[in-house]
Amino acid sequence: MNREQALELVKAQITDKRYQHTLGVAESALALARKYGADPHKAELAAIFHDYAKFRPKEEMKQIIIDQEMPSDLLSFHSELWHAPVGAYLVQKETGVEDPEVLDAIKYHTSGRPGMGLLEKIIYLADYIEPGRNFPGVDEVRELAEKDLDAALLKAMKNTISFLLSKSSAVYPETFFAYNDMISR
Ligand code: DGI
Ligand code: FE
Ligand code: FE
Repeated sequence: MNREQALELVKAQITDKRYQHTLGVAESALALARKYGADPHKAELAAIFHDYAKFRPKEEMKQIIIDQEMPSDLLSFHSELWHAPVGAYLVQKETGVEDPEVLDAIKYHTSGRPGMGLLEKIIYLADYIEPGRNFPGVDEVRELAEKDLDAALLKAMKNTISFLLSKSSAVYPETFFAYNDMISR
């Protein structure tokens, strides 16, 4: 599948604002792939599809998590987490993308996980630093991303966890496991 075909498929699934975010993630993911030696086409494809399921009804996502035997603890954490694994499933089912690296990058783009592969790191980070983002501290992460992928990823994870703590939100275990894995390397 080429870039234009992928963009056409995702455009039908998401709002204009989310589509602009998606173009930003694709741009950042492509730059990171070139810098750190990942397959640029896979990076672009994963970026384009990473938020594919963002606007699916909660009930539909919940049913997929149950039917596909995804980790059931997802259901006791915030529904914002669901679009990542459900997205990987729906992208495979509805667009025919089969590449396991691309699908895993979509699946783990929100929580991360221990032992993330290069493409997973790139998509997690691109989602955080794309040009449309203006989180506090994002420029520091952008600068780190110029020279050290793991340092940038770790900082993005730290910021996300701090943000969740500041809102007194629950933090999904996989999010902590991903952070612990990066900090101990
Ligand atoms: O889909 P995006 O908005 O582009 O970004 P995302 O998929 O990284 O994250 C979506 C939301 O999920 C964001 O508001 C932060 C939140 N989130 C990330 N990790 C956790 C989390 N929310 C909870 N409750 N627990 C987590 O571990
Ligand atoms: Fe997302
Ligand atoms: Fe996103």
